[in-house]
Amino acid sequence: MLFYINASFSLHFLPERIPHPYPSSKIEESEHHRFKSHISNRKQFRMSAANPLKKLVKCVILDLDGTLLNTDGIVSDVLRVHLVKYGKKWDGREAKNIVGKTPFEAAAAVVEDYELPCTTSELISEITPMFSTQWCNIKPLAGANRLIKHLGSHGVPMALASNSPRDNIETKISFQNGWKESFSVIIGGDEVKSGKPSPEIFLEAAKRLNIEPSSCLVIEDSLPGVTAGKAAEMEVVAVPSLPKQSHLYTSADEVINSLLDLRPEKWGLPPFQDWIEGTLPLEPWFIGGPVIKGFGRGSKVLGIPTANLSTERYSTLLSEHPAGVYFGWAGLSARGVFKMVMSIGWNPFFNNTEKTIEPWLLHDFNEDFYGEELHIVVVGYIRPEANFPSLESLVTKIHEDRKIAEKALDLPLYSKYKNDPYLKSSL
Ligand code: ADP
Ligand code: RBF
Ligand code: MG
Repeated sequence: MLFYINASFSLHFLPERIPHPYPSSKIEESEHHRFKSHISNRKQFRMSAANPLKKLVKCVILDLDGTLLNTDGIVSDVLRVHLVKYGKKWDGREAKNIVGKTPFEAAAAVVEDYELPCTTSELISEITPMFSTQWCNIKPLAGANRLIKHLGSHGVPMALASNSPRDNIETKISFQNGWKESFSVIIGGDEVKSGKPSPEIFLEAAKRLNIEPSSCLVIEDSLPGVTAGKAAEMEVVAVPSLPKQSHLYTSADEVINSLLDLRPEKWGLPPFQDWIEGTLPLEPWFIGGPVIKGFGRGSKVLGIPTANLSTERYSTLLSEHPAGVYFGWAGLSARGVFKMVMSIGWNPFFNNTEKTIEPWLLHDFNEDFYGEELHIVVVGYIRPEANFPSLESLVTKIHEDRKIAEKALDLPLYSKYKNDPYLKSSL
């Protein structure tokens, strides 16, 4: 059943109400005034590099797979198992070709790329039962629950527009608490003539929301989705689900690394209020193992040693956490528990091919501790990974991260994890 927008929805963030009721800082408050004076000259406004405000919107249209749900992992798992039957090996390379496609287009791409001796329809009927057993295992992506709850609690209308068939969408979201009720409109790829990259699905969502397309913000992980959103003349935030792809998303109005980095106030929506002293509290997560050799450049090149952990046993955990700078507590066998700040990801400055975890323990040790058991609890997030114009600016930024982490870890909210038994279990 569809829920249509109730006219009494509290659209108190509408452009008519400028100055904006949700300034998140003094600077932004003045940005809103600037916006007001430039409202008739959007181009000029948007070319102002210092101005973080994009364009006011009234609602948010979300993609599902790869944007809110971590479906890519399930797709890879199913194809990995199934292709063995054809004597083929799924190597993940094709992931790029299927993200954002309709199921039929995605299956057709796999049949073609792997030269499978079956038709697209046959492949679909073979793998559909395999997917059905997996729906309940799909996890929300980082920040998805937070975003839905936030927009919902502020009365921001939300639509779900996915190339997946409507029935599949309903099944997938039925496993996620509170999601179905949060969307005023849900549209599947089978409810329009052509799926993304055609703008049709987004235009239909806007129509059903009763909001003009130019006041809609689309959040999308795939290129076809971004193309569709722009073709619908909507504002589009891209959250690429595959690494090292952001340079391809030139048509998006903004590219972010994960939903954790979305700043709703840039679009005239209520800002998140959960950031504390430059940090975002997370549901804590745990990882540990012996300290292994890394790239050998932490101390040498940066003067910042990072005690690398093997990611072998943690590929799932690692895929669940977006690249970025995090912090928490580190327990080191026979040495104690220390504050910790770390990067997860591909270190754009060095353009690594592997996603690594690099914890910097905020303590002076007189020696190396390779092979010792290190247990860490990650309690908060600071920022996305970034590239830097010079080594010096990277090092400066990492020292800023250290200061933020050091200070935040004294807050009761974070300091309580210092005594977590997991940290001491390695002692
Ligand atoms: P690698 O590339 O092998 O990780 P690094 O130059 O990053 O080399 O140095 C990391 C090593 O330095 C750690 O594995 C650990 O043995 C040691 N080390 C000394 N002090 C620290 C610290 N404060 N934080 C992390 N590692 C440290
Ligand atoms: N590398 C990057 O390329 N970009 C970053 O934004 C970045 N941030 C970091 C933040 C912290 C707190 C730490 C400890 C490291 C960070 N690095 C970053 C990783 C650095 O490149 C890495 O430690 C070296 O590559 C050593 O292997
Ligand atoms: Mg290291």
